[in-house]
Amino acid sequence: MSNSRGDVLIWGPMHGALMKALEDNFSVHRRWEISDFSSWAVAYGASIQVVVTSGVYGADNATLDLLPNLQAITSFGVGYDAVDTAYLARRGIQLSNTPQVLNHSVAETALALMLDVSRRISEAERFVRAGKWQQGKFPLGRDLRGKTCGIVGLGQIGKAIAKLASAFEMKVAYYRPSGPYADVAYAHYPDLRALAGAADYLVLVVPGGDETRHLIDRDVLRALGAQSFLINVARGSVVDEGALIAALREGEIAGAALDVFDDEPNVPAELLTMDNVVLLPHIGSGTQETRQAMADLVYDNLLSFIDNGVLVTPVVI
Ligand code: 8YV
Repeated sequence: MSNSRGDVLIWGPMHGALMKALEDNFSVHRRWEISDFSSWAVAYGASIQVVVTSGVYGADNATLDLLPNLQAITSFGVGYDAVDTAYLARRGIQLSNTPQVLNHSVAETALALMLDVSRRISEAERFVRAGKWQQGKFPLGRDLRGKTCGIVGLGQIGKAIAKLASAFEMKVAYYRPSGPYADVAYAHYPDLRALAGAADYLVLVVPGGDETRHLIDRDVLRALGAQSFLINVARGSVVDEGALIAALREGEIAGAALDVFDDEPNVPAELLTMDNVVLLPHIGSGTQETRQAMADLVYDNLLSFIDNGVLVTPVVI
């Protein structure tokens, strides 16, 4: 049998090359095709030592409870807010993610969103397709050049965004409550509202989870102001979506460009009606090159764990 390396539970459909590698080498159980998981778990639960999931799927504790011999979860994506790390720590279950390999793609998406919402690219494209060009000119957009890119979360992806923003001749500033980074020359703000006040584009790239839930509330949006834009490539949970919709409705900010939402794939209906809002279906890391690299890293983590009990890119929990 080719699937001789053991049993693996896969949470949801994964990148094609990863699925193939898993199916060729392991006894694969597809979580999303199991209708009665409790009955399945009686027969197979004890055989699962590793779960493969993604940052979006996560893994709920009630399901993991039925896998008594689970030792590791290898997750596709850098964010891991959809798993309960305290629960994993209690059970001694290790977790890996896919850091670094997606930095540049997510940064490109952030820049694409900034360009789109300020130059009104998607709106202009809708204008042409609707046959409106014949009836008049499209309104003017705004330059990125000379503006301030305020980054909330100056980690590896945040730094990649800062680099691209600098290439567009933007000023870069960042929020960090615990103080400035010693090795970073960008303007530092310990206060989020102060950064929002200084920013023309407030770019969110912090991890999701309880610590950052609704970090962006109505006050921060009001501080951002009527001439400035909100860009989110982090997690929907970082923004109070109700407050964002209200701020947009009242003209308290100039617009928003969002790759992530609170209840994906559902997008609040009112956002769909707003022309100064750009909406993407969580494609921050979604390039062929990057997704292949992420798939490879998930598989490397899995093999390394199976062979040596060690993850390549473990999350410290
Ligand atoms: C998703 C992401 O994980 O890396 C992350 O945190 O949000 C994305 O890369 C990926 O889309 C999962 O399918």
